[in-house]
Amino acid sequence: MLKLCGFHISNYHNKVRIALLEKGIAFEEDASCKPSQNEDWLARSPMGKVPIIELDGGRRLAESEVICEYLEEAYPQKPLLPRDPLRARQGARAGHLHRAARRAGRAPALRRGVLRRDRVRPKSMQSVEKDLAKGIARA
Ligand SMILES: N[C@@H](CCC(=O)N[C@@H](CS)C(=O)NCC(=O)O)C(=O)O
Repeated sequence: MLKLCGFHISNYHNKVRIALLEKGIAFEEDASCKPSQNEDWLARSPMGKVPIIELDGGRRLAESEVICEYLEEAYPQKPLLPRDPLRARQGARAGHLHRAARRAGRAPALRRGVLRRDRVRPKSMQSVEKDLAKGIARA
């Protein structure tokens, strides 16, 4: 059975977990896996991070985004992305926008902008609104 290695406090882990649950894929979890640069863990996770998935026969995959793409291809019966390639890529732009905002240190403002508009400083909100108009709202 597919094994998801990592822990629930990790958003990356939860992203994969939600995909597994939504797609109805049977899996088990190993919460004892921790990020580490120890050789033992690096042999399972090349960057030493969580999450990873382990498949029957000892095959493994790391990186939450890559894992989700794998799940989408390997278990096509309940797709999480639109079948139309253009619509699927338009949806993926939300992820790119979030990563870009994180790199620029603006992810907290972006999240607050989406979730709790009333508590965000107007300047942050303006910047978020600009990004939302570019990427997410017009998918
Ligand atoms: N790009 C990775 C990021 C995973 C990641 O950063 N996981 C954290 C736990 S939430 C981790 O393992 N951090 C340890 C480290 O960065 O060395 C993914 O999407 O899976």
